[in-house]
Amino acid sequence: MQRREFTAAAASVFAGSLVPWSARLLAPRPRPSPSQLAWQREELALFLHFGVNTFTDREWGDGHEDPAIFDPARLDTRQWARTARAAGARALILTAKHHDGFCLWPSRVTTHSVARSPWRGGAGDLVREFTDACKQEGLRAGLYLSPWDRNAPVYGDSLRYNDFYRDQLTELLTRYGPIAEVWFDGANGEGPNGRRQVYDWPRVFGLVRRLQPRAVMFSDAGPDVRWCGNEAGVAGDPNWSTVDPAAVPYPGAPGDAVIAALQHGDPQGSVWRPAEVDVSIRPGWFHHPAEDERVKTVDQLMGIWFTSVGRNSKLLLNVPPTRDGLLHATDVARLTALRAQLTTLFAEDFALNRRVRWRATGPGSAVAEVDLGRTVSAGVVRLEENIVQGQRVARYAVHGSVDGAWQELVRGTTVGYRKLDRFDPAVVRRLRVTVEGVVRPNPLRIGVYGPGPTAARSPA
Ligand code: FUL
Repeated sequence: MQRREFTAAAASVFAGSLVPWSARLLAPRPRPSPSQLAWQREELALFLHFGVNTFTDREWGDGHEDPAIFDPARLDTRQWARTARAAGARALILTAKHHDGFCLWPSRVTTHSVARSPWRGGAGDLVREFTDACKQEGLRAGLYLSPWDRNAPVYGDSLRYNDFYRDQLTELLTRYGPIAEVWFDGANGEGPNGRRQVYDWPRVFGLVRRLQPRAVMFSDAGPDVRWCGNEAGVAGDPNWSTVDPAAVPYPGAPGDAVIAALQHGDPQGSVWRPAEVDVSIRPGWFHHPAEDERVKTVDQLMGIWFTSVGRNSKLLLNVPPTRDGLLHATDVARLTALRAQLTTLFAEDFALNRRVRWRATGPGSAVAEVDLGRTVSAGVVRLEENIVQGQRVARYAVHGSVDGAWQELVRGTTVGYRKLDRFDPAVVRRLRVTVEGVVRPNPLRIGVYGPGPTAARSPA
């Protein structure tokens, strides 16, 4: 972030309301629910886009695909789950139905499903195999059910489609055990002359709460987790987990103001709704053989880690199965390498077990100092708020010194669950972290690491 942006971002934190600063300092802050906390602590989940598009080589099916094309000969959901676990992911989310309307489970309310395909002789249930594999590998399962459905004849007949959608959701949330996340996509490509469907979101959200009370619901409008506003792997800076719910009234609401609200949240927001960063390891969301040479590099994935998990978000990384029904060897190798680089980079925390002295410097500001006990070459700083108490820090700066001369290493805006910063390697023995909050900041957890392999420092 440029200094000019930093100043503007900091100013915006305090502007725009008549509530006096002193009253704000005492106001209670929104806090995460246990489910939101568990969701964020998982840090990484894999997204699996799989369906008729995998066989037609398209990104958006038109709903007229013949179910007979769906035949993943070597489908192995255990390979998906094993890969995810080895990559350090804690959850997987499968596209049970994408915009084409083809269901990966035998739905009672449509014949446009695996039941009409040759796969497993028409007796298969991919959602069952997926959720079973997740359980076997100790991962949590999530499901994506596209609201936009280009196959359902009742789509656009709002009341009837809303019942149809309710029935599909009910099947998914009652047949397969615990579902950790339900993903509602805001996309709709009907265009101005297309079918117009008015969704009943309060009813949808209420149904999920009733059937799976511990699941988090993702959409542009939450209610539990919000989209980060882009598909590039980059959370906002600043990134507040609090939002003004009126800023994004429903999933798919258009406009620049909506995107800005999704990117940044709102320091004065009344609702806890952290951002999820969904991005694909490939150019497309579905597997296309022509993109096998265009899988993101480990450097790119490391960059995304810093701009997602390292910016107070959870990373939902899409790794699409091939027509065979397996994750591609290149994608698997990249995931393995990503985990290896993360493990290496964060292997030694120079600040571990070192005493951190915190001192309030004002009603909303504090400073911390830590003596590392030896000089080290540092290149990465990790800051974390205890978000159980809400998110408070609006800006911070980190300085380092060897012999009393303080040198600025990095400065930034919000911290939240985790902030990771890379900087040019610096030899330091002491660190000083100054913070300003929208309310009195709690002590942060501070970690300091070496620069890691050169490649890890290159920009995203
Ligand atoms: C978008 C969809 O249109 C894409 O196909 C993909 O599913 C992505 C995650 O969300 O809105």
